Amino acid sequence: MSGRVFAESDAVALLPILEYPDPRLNKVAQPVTQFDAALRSLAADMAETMYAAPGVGLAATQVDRHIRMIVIDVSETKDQLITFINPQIVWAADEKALCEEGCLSVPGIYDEVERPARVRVAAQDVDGRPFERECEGLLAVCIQHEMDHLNGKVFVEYLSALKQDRIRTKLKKRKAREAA
Ligand code: K1U
Ligand code: ZN
Repeated sequence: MSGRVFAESDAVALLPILEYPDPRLNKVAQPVTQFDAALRSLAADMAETMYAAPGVGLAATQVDRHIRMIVIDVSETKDQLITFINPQIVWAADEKALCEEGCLSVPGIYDEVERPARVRVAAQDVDGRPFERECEGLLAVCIQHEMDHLNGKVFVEYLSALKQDRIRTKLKKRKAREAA
């Protein structure tokens, strides 16, 4: 469940990350049913892509794979990788927390989103073994943000229509500048 050790293969790959407002970010991901070498290889590639970005989380949706898998590492030391497969929130605190969020699919944009301050998540690991994890702080924010990705929702879609418009314009202008 944790530790940055890739026993399966040493040939990990960096995967391209979809950028908002790509409509593929709005697809709903399907449950994982096969826990095989291909799944472990994708999990390793996602972890490497997240660390390289750098980010603290990544959902399979963001790399155009529409299955319910998430990788997260919120540790300072970047050695506490957690892979959540078929995650479900089984309990959420009534208390809410307002936190500034970022997203590798919306580069350079940060804004506040309100979510339950603590959640309990049931999931499976890459071998299909079930586990539960109590999440608080950045881990709670991150798992809820990533589960939104699996449900086809990007964090900026919580913001006002005016803010979303401004973000789309900003990203379009930046892309045009980069292409010039
Ligand atoms: O979903 C993603 O694109 C990953 C996202 C996770 C996240 C971070 C903060 C709040 C909510 C969700 C990121 O990792 S954005 C990059 C980032 O915040 C970060 C990067 C390096 C170190 C610490 C944070
Ligand atoms: Zn994101």
